[in-house]
Amino acid sequence: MIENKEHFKEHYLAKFSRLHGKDIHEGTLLDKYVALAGLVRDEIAGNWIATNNTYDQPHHKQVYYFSIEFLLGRMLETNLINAGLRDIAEEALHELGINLKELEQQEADAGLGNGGLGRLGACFLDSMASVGIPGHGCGIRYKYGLFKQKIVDGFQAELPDDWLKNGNAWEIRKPDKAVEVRFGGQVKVDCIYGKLVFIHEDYEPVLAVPYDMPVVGYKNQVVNNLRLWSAEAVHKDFDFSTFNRGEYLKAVEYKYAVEAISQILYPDDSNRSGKILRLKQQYFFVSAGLQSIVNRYKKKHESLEGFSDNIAIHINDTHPALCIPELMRILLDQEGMDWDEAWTITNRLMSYTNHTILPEALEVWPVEMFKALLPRIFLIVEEMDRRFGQEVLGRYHGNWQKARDMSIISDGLIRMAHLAIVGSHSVNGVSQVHSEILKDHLLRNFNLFYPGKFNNKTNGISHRRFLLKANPGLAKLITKTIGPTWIQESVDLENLLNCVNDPAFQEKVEKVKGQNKEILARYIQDNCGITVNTASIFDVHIKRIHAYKRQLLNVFHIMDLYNRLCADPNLDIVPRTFIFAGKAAPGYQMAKKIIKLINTLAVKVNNDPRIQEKMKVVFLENYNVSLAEIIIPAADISEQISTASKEASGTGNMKFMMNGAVTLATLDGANIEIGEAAGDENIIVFGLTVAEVLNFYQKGGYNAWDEYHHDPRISTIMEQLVNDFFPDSKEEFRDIYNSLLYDNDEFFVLKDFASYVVAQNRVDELYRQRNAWNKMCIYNIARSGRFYSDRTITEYARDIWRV
Ligand code: 26W
Repeated sequence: MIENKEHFKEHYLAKFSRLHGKDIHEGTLLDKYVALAGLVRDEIAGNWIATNNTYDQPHHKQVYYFSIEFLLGRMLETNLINAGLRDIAEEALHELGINLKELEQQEADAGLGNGGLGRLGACFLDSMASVGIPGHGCGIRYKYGLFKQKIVDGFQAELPDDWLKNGNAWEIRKPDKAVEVRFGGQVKVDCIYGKLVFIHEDYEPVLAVPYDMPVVGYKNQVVNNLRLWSAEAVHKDFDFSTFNRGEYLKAVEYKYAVEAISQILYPDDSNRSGKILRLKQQYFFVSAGLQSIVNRYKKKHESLEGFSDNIAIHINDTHPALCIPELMRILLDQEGMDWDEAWTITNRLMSYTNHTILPEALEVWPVEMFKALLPRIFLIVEEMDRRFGQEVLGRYHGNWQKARDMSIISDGLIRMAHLAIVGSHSVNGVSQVHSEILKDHLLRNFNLFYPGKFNNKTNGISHRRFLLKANPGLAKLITKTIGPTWIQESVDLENLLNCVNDPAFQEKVEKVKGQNKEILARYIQDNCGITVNTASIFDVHIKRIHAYKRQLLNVFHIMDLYNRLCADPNLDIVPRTFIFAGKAAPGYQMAKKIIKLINTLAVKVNNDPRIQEKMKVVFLENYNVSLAEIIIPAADISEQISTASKEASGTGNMKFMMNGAVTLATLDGANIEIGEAAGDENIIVFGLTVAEVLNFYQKGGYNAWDEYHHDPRISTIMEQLVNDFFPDSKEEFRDIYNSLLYDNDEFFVLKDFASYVVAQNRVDELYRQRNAWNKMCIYNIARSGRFYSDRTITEYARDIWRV
């Protein structure tokens, strides 16, 4: 074990030469990074094995978190922090003339996710290990992660994310744990000794090979496991017999068709693809994961009787919902159980989280496609639907309409949310208001049918990554002020309020923010060639580009402010730097247009002398976890302006709060709980409420033209989208114009414009009052403890997984 700096240097140099067979002075930065990661892996290996051995003890309940996305980011520094080696490493490497930060940048972001859902999964893994919960991740080892975004002439261009090109220092391939997953073919039904037996024939076999990554707990010797599955051809090697039989091409086709399964992450984050390869991906990691769980369990237990007492399976949105029929298949066909016994076990150990109410994001699969690809699973889903239908008809006295509304299969489609709900003992939303909307609206029938099944688990974030790692300046100041206990005990952060009125402390908080703004300003200079004023308000809007997240509303405020400054260049405003970042799903044209609009506006504003540097607009390309860690500590304003009811929770909002930014918010998702925590005077709220929005959707009554005609600022901005305000892109934004005025502005952008501008003026007012502003920042930091994902995970473990 590495105890001190000298030890570290000794072990590191030894590791380096052993690994690279050369002297460290000849080493590249990548060599040095790989040696460091290797050294950390050696340091945690013992705990990794010990932890797993502990879990294998009988009657040790374990949780398996199934997610088709894990947005991990980089692992080196969080692994160093959690292993308690970060400071020793930094000092030791420094003495060897090596900069830890530079090595960290050699690591590719593991971008195995789109946005909120994927990052939440990663934060949950970190929290389960750090809280000491026996929790494992199960996902797909995509060869290509979320595309790299390049901005070309203001437009988004997508490039492949070849994140494994330098290998992944944290993974271990486990070919001995490979299992076979079967697709296609047909099912022969036999009756043996009066028992129906289902035999799957002529199927396409795929080899699922696991790669394990350690999930290091914070200074607690716990190292959990993230198992990512890779698809390979069963007969990998070249098979001469097929060659001779001229079936060579077929063999090659099969090989590539198989490897395609874990080739790439689908880049949609709220629009079902409906593509068969996506369904293949879902069944692939679900079947591989469950088979390996059952195999491992059976090694330590003579029967599967106590399976649901010792195993909990969590389904992260509907993407892994096939866990339910797949476990039924294993228990029925492999373990020979009867339906009721298998169903009881399955229902008791499955739980499901819903992350969105957007209709286009709720997954449905065509029966024909589903049946062809998964013939045995389809039979089980069909039987589930038949039995559930009986139950509903029984409960509602033959109310066929109700049964049709709630059925799993309907109009030739399999409704995956219904499947997940019927097959799980718990269904939760991710913020209080979202869980209410699920219970009272979207899934009302199911809430009435299954009293007590629906519950809320408000999201959280890993403070170890998004504060301790991303904002060392602030973390050090907090520890210096209230001691280190906040790192383990979220409530201890509140002790900061003891010095909220202390000008010296306020100044220190402001100073740290200022230093982080300098770092971001340098990044913007280096990557965009734009010089920003660090004394300006850093107004930050970073997240996936989506109409409901309303980057457009932010743009319209900027256009209005620009118009006011052009009209009166001496307008007295606190200088502003508007910072945007975010990827659009490649097929989402409107989102791509919004990126073009932001970049076009940036060119106009940033090069207009009349503006006198009072405002700058910046779009940072290729937003990912590592970029978020640079931007968030430097933010003054956190833009959380989604149409009320549309953002299930948000987690970026929590990261900004914890780093002392003030939230500009609609009363949507977790913004509401952030306001309750920080205090109404420490957040700036505007816009329609959830009730008002739902009322408009139910009863109508909103006409975007009314806003156009009543507010000249809006008509001006609208016309600027299509007149020569943007000379080189006259017709470029016609779609945006039309979607707002002719498709009646689905997300109430024009409706909330006036109150948004009022809120933005309030920001200007408050920011001038430095100690009042600093107090707001301190309150947000101090009250952010409830958004530790450690709290969230503890609630899941207590209420859902009972572990
Ligand atoms: C089928 C395509 C698809 C892919 C991903 C549909 C939906 C998704 C995710 C559920 C979208 C997502 O990331 N939702 C976000 O989840 C976060 C974590 O709970 C929430 O904080 C965000 O509000 C929610 O938009």
